[in-house]
Amino acid sequence: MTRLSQATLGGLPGDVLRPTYDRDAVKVGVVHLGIGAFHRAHQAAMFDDVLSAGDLRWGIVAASLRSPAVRDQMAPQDGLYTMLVRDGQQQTARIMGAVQKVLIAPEAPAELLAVMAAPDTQIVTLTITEKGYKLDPASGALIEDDPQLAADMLSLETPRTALGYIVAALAMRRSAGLKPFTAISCDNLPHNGARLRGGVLALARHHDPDLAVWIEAYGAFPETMVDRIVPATTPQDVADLAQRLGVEDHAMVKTEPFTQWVIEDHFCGPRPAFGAGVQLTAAVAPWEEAKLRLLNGAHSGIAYLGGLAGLAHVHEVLQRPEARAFVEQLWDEAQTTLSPPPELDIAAYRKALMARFDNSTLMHRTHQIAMDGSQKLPQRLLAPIMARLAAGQGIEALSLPVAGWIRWQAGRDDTGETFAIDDPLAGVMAQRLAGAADAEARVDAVLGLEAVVPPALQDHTQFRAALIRWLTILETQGALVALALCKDVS
Ligand code: CS2
Repeated sequence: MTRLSQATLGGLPGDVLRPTYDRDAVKVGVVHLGIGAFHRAHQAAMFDDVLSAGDLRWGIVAASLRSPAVRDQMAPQDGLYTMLVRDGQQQTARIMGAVQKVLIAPEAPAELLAVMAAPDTQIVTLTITEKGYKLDPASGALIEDDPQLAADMLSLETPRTALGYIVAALAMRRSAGLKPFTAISCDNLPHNGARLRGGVLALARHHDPDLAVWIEAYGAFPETMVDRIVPATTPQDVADLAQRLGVEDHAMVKTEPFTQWVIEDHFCGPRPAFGAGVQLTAAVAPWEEAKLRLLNGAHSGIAYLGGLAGLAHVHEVLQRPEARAFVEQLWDEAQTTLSPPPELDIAAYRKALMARFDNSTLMHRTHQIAMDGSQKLPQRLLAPIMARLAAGQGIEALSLPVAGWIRWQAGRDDTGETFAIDDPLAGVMAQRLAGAADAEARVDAVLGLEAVVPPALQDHTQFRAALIRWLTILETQGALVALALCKDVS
Protein backbone atom coordinates (compact mmCIF):
# COMPACT_ATOMS: atom_id res chain seq x y z
CA MET A 1 0.00 0.00 0.00
CA THR A 2 1.15 3.59 -0.70
CA ARG A 3 2.75 5.45 2.21
CA LEU A 4 1.74 8.73 3.76
CA SER A 5 4.01 11.46 2.31
CA GLN A 6 3.97 15.03 1.08
CA ALA A 7 2.83 13.71 -2.30
CA THR A 8 -0.12 11.68 -0.92
CA LEU A 9 -1.25 14.32 1.59
CA GLY A 10 -3.77 15.85 -0.83
CA GLY A 11 -5.61 12.56 -1.34
CA LEU A 12 -6.45 11.92 2.34
CA PRO A 13 -10.10 11.89 3.46
CA GLY A 14 -11.49 15.38 4.11
CA ASP A 15 -11.89 14.97 7.89
CA VAL A 16 -8.16 14.37 8.42
CA LEU A 17 -6.42 17.51 9.71
CA ARG A 18 -3.13 18.41 8.01
CA PRO A 19 -0.44 21.11 8.02
CA THR A 20 -1.84 24.44 6.88
CA TYR A 21 1.60 26.08 6.65
CA ASP A 22 4.22 25.86 3.89
CA ARG A 23 6.56 23.13 5.12
CA ASP A 24 9.28 24.24 2.68
CA ALA A 25 9.40 27.66 4.34
CA VAL A 26 9.85 26.25 7.87
CA LYS A 27 13.23 26.86 9.55
CA VAL A 28 14.78 24.62 12.16
CA GLY A 29 14.61 26.25 15.60
CA VAL A 30 14.37 23.11 17.73
CA VAL A 31 16.53 20.02 18.04
CA HIS A 32 14.95 17.12 19.86
CA LEU A 33 16.94 14.27 21.40
CA GLY A 34 15.14 10.93 21.75
CA ILE A 35 12.36 10.81 19.20
CA GLY A 36 9.88 8.31 20.56
CA ALA A 37 6.10 8.27 20.45
CA PHE A 38 5.84 10.66 23.41
CA HIS A 39 7.71 13.47 21.65
CA ARG A 40 5.62 13.04 18.51
CA ALA A 41 2.34 13.28 20.46
CA HIS A 42 3.42 15.99 22.91
CA GLN A 43 6.13 18.60 22.23
CA ALA A 44 6.07 18.12 18.44
CA ALA A 45 2.31 18.75 18.49
CA MET A 46 2.87 21.98 20.46
CA PHE A 47 5.48 23.18 17.93
CA ASP A 48 3.14 22.16 15.11
CA ASP A 49 0.53 24.49 16.70
CA VAL A 50 3.10 27.31 16.68
CA LEU A 51 3.87 26.70 12.99
CA SER A 52 0.15 26.58 12.23
CA ALA A 53 -0.20 29.96 13.93
CA GLY A 54 2.24 31.36 11.36
CA ASP A 55 5.59 31.52 13.19
CA LEU A 56 7.75 29.35 10.94
CA ARG A 57 10.96 29.52 13.01
CA TRP A 58 10.16 26.43 15.04
CA GLY A 59 10.59 23.36 12.85
CA ILE A 60 12.25 20.33 14.49
CA VAL A 61 15.26 18.20 13.67
CA ALA A 62 14.84 15.13 15.84
CA ALA A 63 17.50 12.61 16.73
CA SER A 64 17.47 9.11 17.98
CA LEU A 65 20.51 8.34 20.10
CA ARG A 66 20.46 4.67 19.19
CA SER A 67 17.93 2.93 17.04
CA PRO A 68 17.25 3.80 13.39
CA ALA A 69 13.63 2.56 13.72
CA VAL A 70 11.84 5.94 13.86
CA ARG A 71 13.98 7.42 11.08
CA ASP A 72 13.19 4.39 8.92
CA GLN A 73 9.49 4.95 9.60
CA MET A 74 9.53 8.70 9.02
CA ALA A 75 12.04 9.31 6.23
CA PRO A 76 9.92 7.66 3.47
CA GLN A 77 7.02 9.81 4.74
CA ASP A 78 8.90 13.15 4.46
CA GLY A 79 8.74 13.39 8.26
CA LEU A 80 4.93 13.30 8.26
CA TYR A 81 2.97 11.18 10.71
CA THR A 82 -0.54 10.94 12.10
CA MET A 83 -1.44 11.80 15.66
CA LEU A 84 -4.58 9.82 16.38
CA VAL A 85 -6.47 11.19 19.37
CA ARG A 86 -8.78 8.57 20.84
CA ASP A 87 -11.56 9.00 23.33
CA GLY A 88 -14.37 6.49 23.48
CA GLN A 89 -15.89 6.26 20.03
CA GLN A 90 -14.35 9.51 18.82
CA GLN A 91 -11.09 9.52 16.90
CA THR A 92 -9.43 12.58 15.43
CA ALA A 93 -6.61 12.12 12.94
CA ARG A 94 -4.17 14.98 12.50
CA ILE A 95 -1.11 14.88 10.25
CA MET A 96 1.89 16.58 11.83
CA GLY A 97 4.46 18.44 9.78
CA ALA A 98 6.78 19.91 12.41
CA VAL A 99 9.52 17.28 12.15
CA GLN A 100 11.77 18.26 9.26
CA LYS A 101 14.34 15.52 9.56
CA VAL A 102 15.24 12.56 11.75
CA LEU A 103 18.92 11.83 12.43
CA ILE A 104 20.46 8.75 14.00
CA ALA A 105 23.17 10.07 16.28
CA PRO A 106 25.70 7.21 15.82
CA GLU A 107 25.33 7.48 12.01
CA ALA A 108 25.58 11.25 11.77
CA PRO A 109 27.24 12.69 14.89
CA ALA A 110 28.75 15.68 13.06
CA GLU A 111 25.46 16.59 11.41
CA LEU A 112 23.62 16.42 14.73
CA LEU A 113 26.23 18.59 16.45
CA ALA A 114 26.16 21.05 13.55
CA VAL A 115 22.41 21.56 13.79
CA MET A 116 22.58 21.88 17.59
CA ALA A 117 25.27 24.54 17.14
CA ALA A 118 23.49 26.38 14.31
CA PRO A 119 22.57 30.03 14.99
CA ASP A 120 18.85 29.44 14.32
CA THR A 121 18.59 26.63 16.88
CA GLN A 122 17.17 28.12 20.06
CA ILE A 123 15.78 25.13 21.92
CA VAL A 124 16.93 21.57 22.54
CA THR A 125 14.26 19.32 24.00
CA LEU A 126 14.84 15.84 25.43
CA THR A 127 12.74 12.72 25.93
CA ILE A 128 15.43 10.15 26.56
CA THR A 129 13.60 8.38 29.43
CA GLU A 130 14.78 8.50 33.03
CA LYS A 131 17.72 6.17 32.42
CA GLY A 132 19.05 8.21 29.48
CA TYR A 133 20.37 10.94 31.78
CA LYS A 134 23.04 8.62 33.22
CA LEU A 135 22.27 10.00 36.65
CA ASP A 136 21.86 8.00 39.83
CA PRO A 137 18.06 7.85 40.42
CA ALA A 138 18.39 8.41 44.17
CA SER A 139 20.99 11.21 44.26
CA GLY A 140 21.12 12.65 40.73
CA ALA A 141 24.94 12.22 40.61
CA LEU A 142 26.64 11.21 37.33
CA ILE A 143 26.97 7.43 36.93
CA GLU A 144 30.62 7.60 35.96
CA ASP A 145 31.02 3.88 35.42
CA ASP A 146 28.29 3.81 32.77
CA PRO A 147 30.25 2.75 29.64
CA GLN A 148 28.75 5.41 27.36
CA LEU A 149 29.19 8.18 29.86
CA ALA A 150 32.72 6.96 30.57
CA ALA A 151 33.45 7.29 26.84
CA ASP A 152 32.08 10.85 26.86
CA MET A 153 34.28 11.63 29.84
CA LEU A 154 37.32 10.53 27.85
CA SER A 155 36.45 12.46 24.69
CA LEU A 156 33.55 14.40 23.23
CA GLU A 157 34.69 14.09 19.64
CA THR A 158 31.91 11.61 18.90
CA PRO A 159 29.52 11.87 21.82
CA ARG A 160 27.60 8.81 23.00
CA THR A 161 25.10 10.31 25.44
CA ALA A 162 22.59 13.15 25.39
CA LEU A 163 24.69 14.95 28.01
CA GLY A 164 27.73 14.52 25.74
CA TYR A 165 25.92 15.98 22.72
CA ILE A 166 24.70 18.96 24.73
CA VAL A 167 28.12 19.75 26.19
CA ALA A 168 29.90 19.32 22.83
CA ALA A 169 27.33 21.48 21.02
CA LEU A 170 27.46 24.18 23.69
CA ALA A 171 31.27 24.23 23.36
CA MET A 172 30.86 24.76 19.60
CA ARG A 173 28.39 27.60 20.17
CA ARG A 174 30.74 29.25 22.61
CA SER A 175 33.65 29.05 20.15
CA ALA A 176 31.42 30.51 17.43
CA GLY A 177 30.44 33.44 19.64
CA LEU A 178 26.80 32.30 19.88
CA LYS A 179 24.56 32.15 22.92
CA PRO A 180 23.63 28.74 24.35
CA PHE A 181 20.31 27.12 23.43
CA THR A 182 17.68 26.54 26.08
CA ALA A 183 17.80 22.84 27.04
CA ILE A 184 14.43 21.44 28.12
CA SER A 185 14.10 18.05 29.75
CA CYS A 186 10.68 16.55 29.04
CA ASP A 187 11.13 13.39 31.08
CA ASN A 188 9.35 12.42 34.30
CA LEU A 189 12.34 13.11 36.52
CA PRO A 190 12.03 15.10 39.72
CA HIS A 191 13.33 18.64 39.13
CA ASN A 192 14.18 17.59 35.60
CA GLY A 193 15.70 20.97 34.67
CA ALA A 194 18.02 21.02 37.67
CA ARG A 195 19.01 17.39 37.08
CA LEU A 196 19.82 18.04 33.42
CA ARG A 197 21.73 21.19 34.32
CA GLY A 198 23.66 19.32 37.02
CA GLY A 199 24.63 16.54 34.60
CA VAL A 200 25.63 18.97 31.82
CA LEU A 201 27.70 21.13 34.17
CA ALA A 202 29.45 18.13 35.73
CA LEU A 203 30.47 16.78 32.31
CA ALA A 204 31.45 20.25 31.03
CA ARG A 205 33.53 20.91 34.15
CA HIS A 206 35.30 17.61 33.67
CA HIS A 207 36.41 18.65 30.16
CA ASP A 208 36.76 22.40 30.44
CA PRO A 209 35.99 24.34 33.63
CA ASP A 210 35.69 27.62 31.66
CA LEU A 211 32.98 26.09 29.50
CA ALA A 212 31.07 25.11 32.65
CA VAL A 213 31.31 28.68 33.96
CA TRP A 214 29.98 29.98 30.62
CA ILE A 215 27.06 27.52 30.63
CA GLU A 216 26.28 28.40 34.22
CA ALA A 217 26.24 32.10 33.38
CA TYR A 218 24.37 32.07 30.07
CA GLY A 219 22.56 28.74 29.70
CA ALA A 220 19.00 27.88 30.70
CA PHE A 221 17.52 24.57 31.81
CA PRO A 222 13.88 25.22 32.66
CA GLU A 223 11.96 22.76 34.80
CA THR A 224 8.96 21.17 33.10
CA MET A 225 5.97 19.06 33.85
CA VAL A 226 4.90 17.00 30.85
CA ASP A 227 1.65 15.11 30.69
CA ARG A 228 0.01 13.05 28.00
CA ILE A 229 -0.66 9.32 27.93
CA VAL A 230 0.92 7.89 24.78
CA PRO A 231 0.80 4.08 24.64
CA ALA A 232 3.13 2.27 22.25
CA THR A 233 1.66 1.86 18.75
CA THR A 234 0.75 -1.70 17.77
CA PRO A 235 0.67 -3.28 14.26
CA GLN A 236 -3.12 -3.39 14.62
CA ASP A 237 -3.19 0.40 15.15
CA VAL A 238 -1.19 0.86 11.94
CA ALA A 239 -3.51 -1.48 10.01
CA ASP A 240 -6.66 0.25 11.34
CA LEU A 241 -5.33 3.67 10.42
CA ALA A 242 -4.44 2.51 6.89
CA GLN A 243 -8.11 1.59 6.42
CA ARG A 244 -9.11 5.07 7.44
CA LEU A 245 -6.44 7.07 5.56
CA GLY A 246 -6.18 4.96 2.43
CA VAL A 247 -2.38 5.13 2.81
CA GLU A 248 -0.04 3.45 5.29
CA ASP A 249 1.56 5.42 8.11
CA HIS A 250 4.32 3.53 9.91
CA ALA A 251 5.14 6.47 12.19
CA MET A 252 1.68 7.12 13.64
CA VAL A 253 1.16 7.74 17.33
CA LYS A 254 -2.01 7.25 19.36
CA THR A 255 -2.91 9.32 22.36
CA GLU A 256 -5.66 10.76 24.57
CA PRO A 257 -7.30 14.21 24.21
CA PHE A 258 -5.64 15.53 27.39
CA THR A 259 -2.29 17.27 27.02
CA GLN A 260 -0.33 19.56 29.31
CA TRP A 261 3.16 21.08 29.29
CA VAL A 262 4.04 23.35 32.19
CA ILE A 263 7.38 25.09 31.55
CA GLU A 264 9.40 27.29 33.86
CA ASP A 265 9.58 30.65 32.11
CA HIS A 266 13.35 30.72 32.00
CA PHE A 267 14.74 30.75 28.46
CA CYS A 268 18.14 32.11 27.46
CA GLY A 269 17.01 32.99 23.93
CA PRO A 270 13.83 33.44 21.95
CA ARG A 271 10.89 31.16 22.56
CA PRO A 272 7.70 30.71 20.56
CA ALA A 273 4.32 32.07 21.60
CA PHE A 274 3.04 28.64 22.59
CA GLY A 275 -0.63 27.83 22.11
CA ALA A 276 -3.17 25.79 24.07
CA GLY A 277 -1.82 23.11 26.38
CA VAL A 278 1.35 25.00 27.33
CA GLN A 279 1.59 26.98 30.55
CA LEU A 280 4.61 29.15 31.35
CA THR A 281 5.09 29.67 35.04
CA ALA A 282 7.68 30.69 37.63
CA ALA A 283 7.33 27.53 39.73
CA VAL A 284 6.96 24.11 38.15
CA ALA A 285 7.81 21.92 41.16
CA PRO A 286 4.29 21.91 42.68
CA TRP A 287 2.82 20.82 39.33
CA GLU A 288 5.52 18.25 38.78
CA GLU A 289 5.18 16.73 42.24
CA ALA A 290 1.41 16.45 41.94
CA LYS A 291 1.68 14.81 38.54
CA LEU A 292 4.50 12.42 39.45
CA ARG A 293 2.89 11.30 42.71
CA LEU A 294 -0.76 11.14 41.61
CA LEU A 295 -0.70 10.18 37.92
CA ASN A 296 2.60 8.34 37.67
CA GLY A 297 2.44 6.88 41.19
CA ALA A 298 -0.98 5.39 40.47
CA HIS A 299 0.21 4.24 37.05
CA SER A 300 3.08 2.27 38.58
CA GLY A 301 0.69 0.80 41.15
CA ILE A 302 -1.75 -0.24 38.42
CA ALA A 303 1.11 -1.61 36.31
CA TYR A 304 2.71 -3.82 38.97
CA LEU A 305 -0.41 -5.01 40.75
CA GLY A 306 -2.48 -5.34 37.58
CA GLY A 307 0.41 -6.88 35.67
CA LEU A 308 1.02 -9.42 38.45
CA ALA A 309 -2.69 -10.30 38.35
CA GLY A 310 -2.21 -11.09 34.66
CA LEU A 311 -4.18 -8.06 33.41
CA ALA A 312 -2.81 -6.59 30.20
CA HIS A 313 -4.19 -3.04 30.08
CA VAL A 314 -4.73 -0.15 32.50
CA HIS A 315 -8.47 0.15 31.88
CA GLU A 316 -8.94 -3.58 32.52
CA VAL A 317 -7.23 -3.29 35.90
CA LEU A 318 -9.57 -0.45 36.86
CA GLN A 319 -12.63 -2.50 35.98
CA ARG A 320 -11.85 -4.33 39.25
CA PRO A 321 -13.44 -2.55 42.24
CA GLU A 322 -10.55 -3.55 44.51
CA ALA A 323 -8.06 -1.88 42.13
CA ARG A 324 -10.16 1.29 41.92
CA ALA A 325 -10.40 1.48 45.71
CA PHE A 326 -6.63 0.95 45.99
CA VAL A 327 -5.91 3.82 43.57
CA GLU A 328 -8.17 6.12 45.59
CA GLN A 329 -6.35 5.12 48.78
CA LEU A 330 -2.98 5.66 47.19
CA TRP A 331 -4.14 9.15 46.19
CA ASP A 332 -5.50 9.82 49.70
CA GLU A 333 -2.02 9.10 51.04
CA ALA A 334 -0.02 10.83 48.31
CA GLN A 335 -2.06 14.01 48.32
CA THR A 336 -1.14 14.88 51.91
CA THR A 337 2.49 15.19 50.74
CA LEU A 338 1.73 17.83 48.09
CA SER A 339 1.67 21.61 48.09
CA PRO A 340 -0.43 21.98 44.95
CA PRO A 341 -0.47 25.21 42.96
CA PRO A 342 -3.60 27.29 43.65
CA GLU A 343 -4.95 26.60 40.13
CA LEU A 344 -4.87 22.84 40.74
CA ASP A 345 -8.05 21.44 42.30
CA ILE A 346 -6.86 18.04 43.54
CA ALA A 347 -10.34 16.51 43.83
CA ALA A 348 -11.15 17.46 40.23
CA TYR A 349 -7.68 16.33 39.11
CA ARG A 350 -8.20 12.89 40.68
CA LYS A 351 -11.57 12.53 39.03
CA ALA A 352 -10.15 13.50 35.66
CA LEU A 353 -7.21 11.10 36.09
CA MET A 354 -9.51 8.17 36.80
CA ALA A 355 -11.48 8.99 33.65
CA ARG A 356 -8.24 9.16 31.64
CA PHE A 357 -7.14 5.76 33.00
CA ASP A 358 -10.58 4.37 32.08
CA ASN A 359 -10.12 5.30 28.39
CA SER A 360 -10.50 1.81 26.93
CA THR A 361 -9.59 2.84 23.38
CA LEU A 362 -5.99 3.60 24.36
CA MET A 363 -5.10 0.00 25.25
CA HIS A 364 -2.24 1.13 27.49
CA ARG A 365 -0.23 -1.95 28.48
CA THR A 366 0.64 -2.58 32.12
CA HIS A 367 3.98 -4.05 31.04
CA GLN A 368 4.90 -0.82 29.22
CA ILE A 369 4.48 1.22 32.40
CA ALA A 370 6.20 -1.46 34.53
CA MET A 371 9.42 -0.93 32.57
CA ASP A 372 12.39 0.79 34.25
CA GLY A 373 10.89 0.68 37.74
CA SER A 374 14.27 1.37 39.34
CA GLN A 375 14.31 4.75 37.59
CA LYS A 376 10.68 5.62 38.31
CA LEU A 377 9.95 4.51 41.87
CA PRO A 378 12.03 7.11 43.74
CA GLN A 379 10.02 10.11 42.51
CA ARG A 380 6.66 8.36 42.18
CA LEU A 381 6.46 6.37 45.41
CA LEU A 382 9.55 6.57 47.61
CA ALA A 383 9.41 10.39 47.89
CA PRO A 384 5.80 10.51 49.13
CA ILE A 385 6.50 7.52 51.40
CA MET A 386 9.40 9.42 52.97
CA ALA A 387 7.27 12.52 53.43
CA ARG A 388 4.47 10.56 55.11
CA LEU A 389 6.82 8.67 57.41
CA ALA A 390 8.47 11.94 58.42
CA ALA A 391 5.01 13.28 59.32
CA GLY A 392 4.18 10.14 61.31
CA GLN A 393 1.55 9.00 58.79
CA GLY A 394 0.71 5.54 57.42
CA ILE A 395 1.97 4.20 54.09
CA GLU A 396 -0.22 1.14 53.51
CA ALA A 397 -1.31 1.95 49.98
CA LEU A 398 1.93 3.64 48.86
CA SER A 399 4.06 0.71 49.99
CA LEU A 400 1.99 -1.95 48.16
CA PRO A 401 3.29 -1.09 44.65
CA VAL A 402 6.86 -0.99 45.98
CA ALA A 403 6.36 -4.57 47.19
CA GLY A 404 4.72 -5.26 43.81
CA TRP A 405 7.87 -4.05 42.09
CA ILE A 406 9.99 -6.41 44.23
CA ARG A 407 7.62 -9.25 43.36
CA TRP A 408 7.87 -8.25 39.68
CA GLN A 409 11.58 -9.13 39.72
CA ALA A 410 10.61 -12.84 39.85
CA GLY A 411 9.54 -12.45 36.20
CA ARG A 412 6.30 -14.41 36.65
CA ASP A 413 2.71 -13.29 37.15
CA ASP A 414 -0.01 -14.93 39.24
CA THR A 415 -1.32 -16.85 36.22
CA GLY A 416 2.11 -18.47 35.73
CA GLU A 417 2.99 -16.39 32.68
CA THR A 418 6.70 -15.51 32.56
CA PHE A 419 8.18 -12.26 31.29
CA ALA A 420 11.53 -10.48 30.98
CA ILE A 421 12.37 -7.62 33.35
CA ASP A 422 13.00 -4.49 31.32
CA ASP A 423 15.10 -2.28 33.59
CA PRO A 424 18.70 -1.01 33.47
CA LEU A 425 19.21 -2.40 36.99
CA ALA A 426 17.54 -5.77 36.28
CA GLY A 427 20.89 -7.60 36.42
CA VAL A 428 21.98 -5.94 39.65
CA MET A 429 18.63 -6.71 41.26
CA ALA A 430 18.65 -10.31 40.06
CA GLN A 431 22.08 -10.74 41.62
CA ARG A 432 21.00 -9.24 44.92
CA LEU A 433 17.82 -11.32 45.01
CA ALA A 434 19.48 -14.59 43.98
CA GLY A 435 20.62 -15.49 47.47
CA ALA A 436 17.51 -14.23 49.29
CA ALA A 437 15.58 -17.16 50.73
CA ASP A 438 12.36 -15.51 51.89
CA ALA A 439 10.27 -12.34 51.66
CA GLU A 440 12.20 -10.70 54.48
CA ALA A 441 15.55 -11.34 52.82
CA ARG A 442 14.21 -10.17 49.46
CA VAL A 443 13.01 -6.90 50.98
CA ASP A 444 16.41 -6.37 52.63
CA ALA A 445 18.20 -7.13 49.36
CA VAL A 446 16.21 -4.42 47.59
CA LEU A 447 16.39 -1.91 50.45
CA GLY A 448 20.17 -2.13 50.16
CA LEU A 449 20.04 -0.86 46.59
CA GLU A 450 21.62 2.53 47.22
CA ALA A 451 21.16 3.82 43.67
CA VAL A 452 17.39 3.62 44.15
CA VAL A 453 16.49 3.69 47.85
CA PRO A 454 17.33 6.93 49.68
CA PRO A 455 19.32 6.55 52.92
CA ALA A 456 16.35 7.58 55.10
CA LEU A 457 14.37 4.56 53.88
CA GLN A 458 17.11 1.94 53.81
CA ASP A 459 16.64 0.80 57.38
CA HIS A 460 13.33 2.37 58.26
CA THR A 461 11.51 -0.13 60.50
CA GLN A 462 7.97 0.84 59.51
CA PHE A 463 8.75 0.86 55.79
CA ARG A 464 10.56 -2.47 55.99
CA ALA A 465 7.71 -4.06 57.95
CA ALA A 466 5.12 -2.80 55.43
CA LEU A 467 7.13 -4.20 52.52
CA ILE A 468 7.64 -7.59 54.16
CA ARG A 469 3.93 -7.90 54.95
CA TRP A 470 2.84 -6.94 51.42
CA LEU A 471 5.48 -9.07 49.71
CA THR A 472 4.43 -12.08 51.77
CA ILE A 473 0.80 -11.56 50.76
CA LEU A 474 1.77 -11.07 47.11
CA GLU A 475 3.87 -14.22 47.11
CA THR A 476 1.39 -16.42 48.91
CA GLN A 477 -2.02 -15.05 47.91
CA GLY A 478 -1.47 -12.94 44.81
CA ALA A 479 -2.02 -9.39 43.66
CA LEU A 480 -5.82 -9.35 43.63
CA VAL A 481 -5.97 -10.45 47.27
CA ALA A 482 -3.39 -7.80 48.20
CA LEU A 483 -5.46 -5.12 46.46
CA ALA A 484 -8.60 -6.25 48.27
CA LEU A 485 -6.80 -6.31 51.63
CA CYS A 486 -5.43 -2.82 51.15
CA LYS A 487 -8.65 -1.12 52.10
CA ASP A 488 -8.91 -3.07 55.37
CA VAL A 489 -5.52 -2.05 56.68
CA SER A 490 -5.43 1.66 55.88
C1 CS2 B 1 3.76 6.18 32.46
C2 CS2 B 1 3.99 7.53 31.80
O1 CS2 B 1 5.06 4.59 31.30
C3 CS2 B 1 4.96 5.26 32.33
O2 CS2 B 1 5.77 5.18 33.23
O3 CS2 B 1 3.44 6.38 33.80
O4 CS2 B 1 4.57 7.42 30.55
C4 CS2 B 1 2.67 8.33 31.70
O5 CS2 B 1 1.79 7.74 30.78
C5 CS2 B 1 2.92 9.77 31.32
O6 CS2 B 1 3.83 10.34 32.21
C6 CS2 B 1 1.61 10.56 31.30
O7 CS2 B 1 1.87 11.90 31.21
